[in-house]
Amino acid sequence: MDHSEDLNWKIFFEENSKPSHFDENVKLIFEVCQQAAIKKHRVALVTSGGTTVPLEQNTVRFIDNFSAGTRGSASAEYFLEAGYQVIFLHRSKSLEPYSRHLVGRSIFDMIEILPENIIIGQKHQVELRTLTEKYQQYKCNLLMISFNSLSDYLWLLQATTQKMQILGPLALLYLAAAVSDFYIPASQMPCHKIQSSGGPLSLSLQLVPKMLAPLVTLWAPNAFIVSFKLETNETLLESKSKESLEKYHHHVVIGNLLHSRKVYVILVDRSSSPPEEIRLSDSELESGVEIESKIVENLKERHTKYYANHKTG
Ligand code: 9Z3
Repeated sequence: MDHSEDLNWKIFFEENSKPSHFDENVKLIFEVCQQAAIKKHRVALVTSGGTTVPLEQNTVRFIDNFSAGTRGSASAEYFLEAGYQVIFLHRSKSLEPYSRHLVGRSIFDMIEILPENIIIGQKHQVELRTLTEKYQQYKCNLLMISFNSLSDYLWLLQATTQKMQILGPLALLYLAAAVSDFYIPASQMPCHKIQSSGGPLSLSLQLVPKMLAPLVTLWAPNAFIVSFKLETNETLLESKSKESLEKYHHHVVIGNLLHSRKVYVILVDRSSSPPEEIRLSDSELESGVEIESKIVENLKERHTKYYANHKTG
């Protein structure tokens, strides 16, 4: 089947309206792409965090998933350090590059009060200086755009990848957000808060159209595209990752398991069989190495080859 002929994705956009601030955000995204295209800079779109599925139009309740945005926010830092301009499309209030290192700690415990002013306490100074220096060095190469719902995410994904077309093979898409497979179409969603006086609640969710199909063939046909496949059953990881690559014909599927995702991934592409693996050793883990540093290093190399092949035809 030619997946660009599967037009359910078009119906999705007809039935679900654009998120707020959409046009402003798309303008910012376009400006980044335009500047990078002129300078021939590589741009990575990093998607991160979970998508919500609202149950009501005036949303009080929604379905969510586990993703904290660790993979996306850590990877964004490594892409920046690898010389990429980064568009970080993330779930609002999920982890963000650089500030993620401070999450779960209180600023009050880091500050020391002196008679005339306040300072960062001695034991936090080195860490905060390094982090702040990095943030200041890279912030001009980082555009952060946030979403909440599945529909907001898909609208922004479509627009961003379309705008990235002007970058041709300089664009890399790194689709790490945990995207819901099920949703309630706007037309089937009650307007107001569902009342418990109506008794127990049964939900019927529809399948979300597979957006990778139009993304690969129509929205960003020249970009280097990396998607993630999440499984919980180890015996399915390789076959499901391969299936995804065969179905959408993009470049790399990174397979990961829910419980080992921070230490082990497989990289499935068209040529290597069995797939390449990245596994952190115990000593790497202890010394604070993050698997995303190795994933990004690996992908940068693949992207370089892709770009070189593209140029030579
Ligand atoms: C991933 O598999 C990511 O690696 C994680 C990262 C969501 C597991 P955290 O944010 O977790 O660091 O806590 N993302 C893709 C998940 C996804 O929705 N994949 C779809 C699928 O598996 C295909 S595009 O069907």
